[in-house]
This record gives sequence, structure tokens and C-alpha cells, in this order.
Amino acid sequence: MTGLSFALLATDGAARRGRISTAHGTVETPAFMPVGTAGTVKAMTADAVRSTGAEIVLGNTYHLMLRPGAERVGRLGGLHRFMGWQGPILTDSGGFQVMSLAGLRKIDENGVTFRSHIDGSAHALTPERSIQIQHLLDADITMAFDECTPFPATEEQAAASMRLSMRWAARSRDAFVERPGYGLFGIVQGSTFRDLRAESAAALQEIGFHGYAIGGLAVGEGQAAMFETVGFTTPMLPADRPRYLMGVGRPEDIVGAVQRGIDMFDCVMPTRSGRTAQGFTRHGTVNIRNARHAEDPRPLDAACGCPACCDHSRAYLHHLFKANEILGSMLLTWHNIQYYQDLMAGLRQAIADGRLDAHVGELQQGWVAGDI
Ligand code: PRF
Ligand code: ZN
Repeated sequence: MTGLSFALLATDGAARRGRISTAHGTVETPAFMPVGTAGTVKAMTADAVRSTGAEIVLGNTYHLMLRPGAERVGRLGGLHRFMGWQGPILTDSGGFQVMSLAGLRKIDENGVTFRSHIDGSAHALTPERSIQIQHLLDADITMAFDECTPFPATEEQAAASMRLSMRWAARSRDAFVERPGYGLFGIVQGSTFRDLRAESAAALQEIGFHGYAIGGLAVGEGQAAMFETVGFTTPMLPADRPRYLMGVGRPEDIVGAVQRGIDMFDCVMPTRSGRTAQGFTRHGTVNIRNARHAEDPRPLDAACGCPACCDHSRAYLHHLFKANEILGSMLLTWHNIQYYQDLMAGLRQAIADGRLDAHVGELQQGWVAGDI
């Protein structure tokens, strides 16, 4: 066998229940990947991440190439050993983070040049260097180097940007070294234009990838346009390969995208909001800094099995945030990742049982009812 494999285990409408097998283990899908940008899922130990049921984490080419450097991580045995995470790792290719974080960026046919957001030093990324870095990190899933087309874009702008990403996708494929259990994903671009998404999906399948991502969404187009674009793009992709919606999203976004045939997600939402006192629960989002929690002895979410909910009250979590104690960030991050993993496990079970739409209706009822 060469490359990574994907087994489709069940379907319910457009939704899929599957399993990805990689060099470092298997991933049950639909899956949510906690974001471990700089070699850490912020405020979590690797064991804690694993305990939530997460099977794969995401790392970033951009951050790790700047600090501590890809060659250094390679000499230390790769990102798994470096961060103490023995499961599968997917790395993003860097272009998206360069455009959102770096200074003085310049894009041309060859790639991007930019200045580090850390110390202002000059760097370059090309498709070939991005793939080489992801190999040094030992990523189980490597992402093709692309440009995330800004939103809004005219059809002409989106076409030119997408076609550049397709030329970079071919160069990424050529630079990728096939090894058993390792895979390379292409990234469909084309903004919200159906014809461009079709052209991009066809171009990527002509090149041939182990999986296909949908990029260029969750960039300000709104949920309706995102759902519409996902809804017409997934049928353009092969059924026997995993599909990854990049940078999505809130629980309600993930649920809608699963109903439209997406298998993988990543988002900073659970980790970032955990550090700013926002908790996701079966009854919607809760800001634990709110004064109404100051003497509330109940758990954040009575149905949750994480330490924040099993061992502590809302009043205690509220106190930790008011007192700027780092344990507050740790506990709420843990809870939010647990919530996201429980959400995905529920979706997987519902697809297997052929009752996804009913399950989604129950989830939405809980979110709408609100926290009381
Ligand atoms: N491309 C890459 N990474 C991404 C995106 C993309 O389009 C997005 C889109 N929101 C998030 N992360 N390479
Ligand atoms: Zn919890």
C-alpha cells in the first residue's frame, strides 16, 4: 500500500462516516482537529488532548519554520516526538498564515516572500519549500501550498488566484515524497463561484491527491454562502477520498458541513474562546466571566465528562477568570475541546444509525433553548 487510506463506513444523505488510516494511527470521521499551531494545543498537555477523544491535531508550517525552525524539529525526530503527540498530525502549508500574520508580503508565480511577525526577518515560501518543511515535521497529512483568495473577490480575481493555486498544487504534488501511511491533500479554491470550484476540483483530481480540502471559505462570506458553496463543491469531489473544510468552525457550521459531505475540520474557536472565558455547551455558548455565574454551584455543562465540569463549579471557573489564573484558560480549553469531540462522536453515531437530521434537530433545539 502506498499513501494513506480512507474507508467509507456508512452514509446518511450526503453525510459520511469514515476512517482514515495514517502512519501514526487511525482517525474516525467526521473528525475535528484541535489546532496546535506552534507545537502545542495552547494550554493543554498532549495527554489531555488525547483524553478528550481527539485523534489528530493540526500544526502550522508558518509558525514552526520561524520558531524553532523546521530543520531543528527534523533533527529532534519530527513534530510527534517534539511535542509528545504520538497520533496523526496534519500540517497546513503556510500561505494562509503568511497572508493573515506576516508583514510586507509579496506574492508572485514562484511563491511568497514575507517578514516574520516575530522578529521582522525576511523569509520565502514556495510550494517546494512548504512540502519540504512539512516532510521535516513528519506530517502524516501534508497540505498543498495555496493562496486563500480574499473575500470578496470578483470572478476574474478569484479565477486568477485559483489558477495560481492549481499550478502550485501541481508543484506540491511533484515535491511530495510518497511513503506508506502518508498523504498529500489538494485544496479547492474559487471563492463562491460554482464554475471556478468545478474547474479547481477537476484540476486537482487530474493531478491526483490522497484527499481534498475546500479552502477559501469562512473568510467573511457568511454561513449561507459557505453552506451553498460546500453543498455544490462536495459532489465535485471523489467519494472515496477524505474531504476537509479548512478553518471551520462554530458547532452549527460543522454540523451543516457534515450534512453536506465534509469529513474533517479544524478551527481555533474552542481553544481561543476557552482562553477568553467563552464555553461551548449543549445549551449554547456561555461567558463564564458573566456575574450571573459568581455563586453558581452547578457545573458548566452537566452532561460533560471533562475536569472543568466533573471537578468544578461555574462559580470556581468564574473566580479563576476574574483572578486571571491560568488554570481558568486550561480548564475552559479542556472543556471546549471535550465538547467539540463529543459533538463529533454524536454526529458519527447518528450517521451510522441513519438518523443524522433528527440528531441535528435535537442539537439545534439545545443551542436555541439557551443556558439557564
Ligand atoms: N488554505 C489554507 N489554509 C487555510 C485556508 C485556506 O484556504 C482556510 C480558509 N478559511 C483556513 N486555513 N492552506
Ligand atoms: Zn466540560
